[in-house]
Parts: sequence; structure tokens; C-alpha cells
Amino acid sequence: MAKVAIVMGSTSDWPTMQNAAQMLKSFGVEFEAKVVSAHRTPNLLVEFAETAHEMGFSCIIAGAGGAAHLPGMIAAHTHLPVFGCPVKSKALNGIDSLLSIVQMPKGVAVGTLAIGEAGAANAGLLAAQVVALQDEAVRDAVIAFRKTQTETVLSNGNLELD
Ligand code: RP5
Repeated sequence: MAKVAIVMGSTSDWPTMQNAAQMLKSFGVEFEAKVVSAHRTPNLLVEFAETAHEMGFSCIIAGAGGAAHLPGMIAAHTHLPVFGCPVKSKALNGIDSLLSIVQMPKGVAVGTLAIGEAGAANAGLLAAQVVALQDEAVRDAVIAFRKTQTETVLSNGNLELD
């Protein structure tokens, strides 16, 4: 089965990026998660991105905070789809991360998700949908997830005052 790579700039990103991992796990998608820093381990970044396809990854989820150039730099070194997750920064609440990731110049694409946990979870969902293009079991799991979510909302009924 195709697997998904989750990379992040620091172990401090893991509490956020775990949401992507949990989503993939819930769909039975194999993944590997590791720290690859654009500025602290630049050579590892290049090596990882250039060999990700050979390693059997179908897409890459990249999360980073602050001056978050990791997703863009990964995308520059691979043809695989890259989903960028802006991690909430201490100084600017992730606005810096979001703008760093989302404003890719034309020609190298990063699909940018929302800041923080929801974005990371949705990156996992998107990556599972990529895998689902070739994998029937994952496709069924994604469809079942969406159906259950819809039914849960519909079963809420009318809201009342406390
Ligand atoms: C970025 O710097 C990482 O992605 C992280 O969000 C941020 C802070 O890293 P640490 O100082 O916590 O290791 O590269």
C-alpha cells in the first residue's frame, strides 16, 4: 500500500502534527513521521525530498511554525503532492506560519491547510483521499467517515436555550 510521509520542523510541532497521524491511522493508511528541519537539517531535507518517491510515499504532509519554509523547500525537491500545515507559533499565533506556507510563487505548489490542529487533521484526511484513489479499502473508510460525520450532525436536531 502507498504510504504517507509526515515531516515537521521540530519535535515541538508533534502535538499538532499528531492530528494528521491519527487521521491516517483511523483510515488504515500507513505513515512515517519524522523531524526534518529546513534550517537545522537542510541536507537531510534535500535527501528526504529527493528520495521520498523511491521510498514509496504517495504524498507528503509538512508542518512547520514561524518562518515556515519547510513545505515549500520540500516541494521544490519532489514531484509528490505536498500538504503544508502552519503550526501555531508563540509570537504570532501561526499567522507567520500560514503566510510563509501559503504564499508560494507560481510554479511550485504547496496545498496549504488551516493553522493548527484542524489543519493537520485535514492534511491527514486529504492524504488519505490521495491514497484512496488507488486503494479501495481506504476509499471505503473515507466515505464511511464522511457519512458518519453527516449523520452525527443531522441527529443533533433543534437546539434549545439552556
Ligand atoms: C520551526 O520552528 C518548527 O517547525 C517549530 O514550529 C518552530 C520552533 O521550533 P523549536 O524551537 O520549538 O524547536 O522550525
